Amino acid sequence: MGIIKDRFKAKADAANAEIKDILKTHGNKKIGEVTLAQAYQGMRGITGLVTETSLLDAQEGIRFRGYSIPELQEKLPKVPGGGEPLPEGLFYLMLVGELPTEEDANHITSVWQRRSHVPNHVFHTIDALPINTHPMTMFVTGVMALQTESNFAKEYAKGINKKEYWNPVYDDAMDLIARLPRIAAYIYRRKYKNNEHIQPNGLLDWAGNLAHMMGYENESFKELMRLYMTIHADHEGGNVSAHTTHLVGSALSDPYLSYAAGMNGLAGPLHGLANQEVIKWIFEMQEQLGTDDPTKEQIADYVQKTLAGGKVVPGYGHAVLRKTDPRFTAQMEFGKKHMPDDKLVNTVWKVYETVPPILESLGKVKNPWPNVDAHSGALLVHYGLVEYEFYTVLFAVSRALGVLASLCWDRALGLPIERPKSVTTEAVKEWLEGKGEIWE
Ligand code: CMX
Repeated sequence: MGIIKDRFKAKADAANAEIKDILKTHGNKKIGEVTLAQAYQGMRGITGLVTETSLLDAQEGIRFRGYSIPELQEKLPKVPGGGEPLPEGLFYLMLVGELPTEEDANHITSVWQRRSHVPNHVFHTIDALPINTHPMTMFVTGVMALQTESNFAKEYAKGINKKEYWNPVYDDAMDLIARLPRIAAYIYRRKYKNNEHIQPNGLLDWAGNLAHMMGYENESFKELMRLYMTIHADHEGGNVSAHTTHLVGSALSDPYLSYAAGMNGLAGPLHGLANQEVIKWIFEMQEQLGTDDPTKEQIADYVQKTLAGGKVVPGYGHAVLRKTDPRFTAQMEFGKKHMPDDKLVNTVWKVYETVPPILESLGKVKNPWPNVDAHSGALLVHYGLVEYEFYTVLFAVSRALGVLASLCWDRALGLPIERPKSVTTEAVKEWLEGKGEIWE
């Protein structure tokens, strides 16, 4: 086995023994109760999942294996002379549960380089789609075409022992992550750059290579990609993309099928697609106002217009967070360092000063603060990446790190098929009339 695979297996064996012990003694303890409102309203606040890779605190934001984003920026390995963490290091941390050394992160870079070959039929499948197809549709189609390469599917067909599931799932996760930058860059160059493709550079790190294959050689754009790929990677287990990947994987659908399912969820405007919606919204505002430097008063009017139209303000609000998303703050810091005078970035900051009090005044929005998607697009536009329909693909490449590390854990812990109970309103009414606990 490979070094990282061995370490993962050792950690998983120890965790399995520990969890078995916890369940033996405490398995009947209650960790919450479910109200009728929660059953009808998106299961908010129900703790019903175990996800090892990260934990979201409503006030503090995301922690990956206990480490906040600023801590990761300080502690994770970087490229020589670089200032942002290598996503390879974050993947190691999520998978193994320990901070990687520089050697560990470099080892993952070289493993992903080695595994990055994408067979031609994947490109042909993407090519079969009309050029006006949304990049996220091209992306999941590409991932589905790549499913022919699944080790897990092949091993399962041969009759693998359930104790060994984790092994080909691990290999699929590594292969898939290694191949995603090539697929993403291919889609970008096909749709926006005359189908002129750029070969990978075997000397670059995973995120640097993605930037290179997309045609962006600026070192500070590569730094942005390293930061971007790190902060979008995981947000505990209940969000749509992570939960879907976990749910579909629980049916023993292989990692390609599970990840593609999750990314179809990321492509929704209330989730990952919000990053394109934010820039689209700002561009439309600029056009309507006839200026690329709107005042706070003009922005406030435009926000009111959006709300009056029965639409959400994209990039604001969250189902769990109740403060400014630290992923927003990390991008703001990047903007202050690399492009403090950029007009669009400054507009994003003015929107940040304008939107929260307006949303608060509605009296129903639980979190008026910005999420990760409120900032990302403006940084990309700064480097010339103006094709905002592509933005969710970048989110998807990053999200692979978290959801696939989690899928390795799901199979290593032998988690069963997920199947919560549902009820009908008819059954609810009968229960309210005292006709018994019909869902028992
Ligand atoms: N603009 C306007 N109204 C908003 C709002 C926003 N940004 N955020 C929440 N609301 C509204 C909801 O639509 C809901 O209204 P109704 O009662 O009329 O249906 C009400 O406030 C209560 O919602 P909530 O409990 O505060 O928020 P939810 O947990 O239901 O939803 C989220 C969370 C993110 C879907 C929502 O805040 C939203 O739609 N935000 C805009 C889209 C967005 O930025 N999504 C990206 C999230 C991050 C990510 O996954 O990438």
